[in-house]
Amino acid sequence: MTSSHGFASVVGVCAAVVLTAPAAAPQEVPPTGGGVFRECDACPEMVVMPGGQLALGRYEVTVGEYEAFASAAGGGAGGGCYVATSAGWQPDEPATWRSPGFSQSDRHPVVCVSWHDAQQYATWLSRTTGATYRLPGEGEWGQAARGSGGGCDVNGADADLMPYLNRRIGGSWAYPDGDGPSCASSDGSLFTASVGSYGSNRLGLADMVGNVWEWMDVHGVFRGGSWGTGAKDLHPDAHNAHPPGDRLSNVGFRVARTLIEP
Ligand SMILES: [Ca+2]
Ligand SMILES: [Ca+2]
Repeated sequence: MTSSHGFASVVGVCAAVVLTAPAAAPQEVPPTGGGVFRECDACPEMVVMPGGQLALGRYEVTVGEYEAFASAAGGGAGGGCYVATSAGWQPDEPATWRSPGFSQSDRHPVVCVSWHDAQQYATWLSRTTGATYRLPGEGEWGQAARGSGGGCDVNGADADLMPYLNRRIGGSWAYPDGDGPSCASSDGSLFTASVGSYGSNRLGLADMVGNVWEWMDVHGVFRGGSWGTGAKDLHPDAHNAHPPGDRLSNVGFRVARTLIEP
């Protein structure tokens, strides 16, 4: 799902930021911000936020990570999923996180997971690790998505950075990537992109804006925009909501881990 259309330059620009980030190898939880750790083989990589009280998932939870939960706990089955059609977003009964209507690898962000599914994943992860995993609070997530400076960070005021994330290019969600007349280059992905394809922000977090919307700890709220969001609507404050039982093929999540109880 990637194309060579401008994609190499996207990776190249963002790679400089990635190189300044800490190594991704699992390690003990460090006391200060910036460290990366993973608490089990199937667990998400986590990045310690400044102050050392909170860690956030480096990436959106992937299909492979969700598979470990689904295999162990039977989560997320049935119920259908809202998918993009030529008639807009429509419920599709056979669609699931395993088959969301487009091709995904284990490294793509899981979609077609409801807020309840995401909560159950976090509960399972907490039980598996003995740690406190949960969905991020809006304040925690917003601070991590904004406020961290340049590099591959994005805000609505800096149009130059808009190629460096996965969003909708052109006038419709199905517009072939790279053919949008208003865009200098393709972002390389029509639907979801493999997590981290566009580099990380200066806190070491990838795809906070774009790729997939991310469920918050508030019932049914998600933030950050997705592959189906056009550039003008795509920024850290992008905010939407659905009933918490709904599944959508442009909504996933990342987890938070409490390191020190406030
Ligand atoms: Ca795209
Ligand atoms: Ca995202």
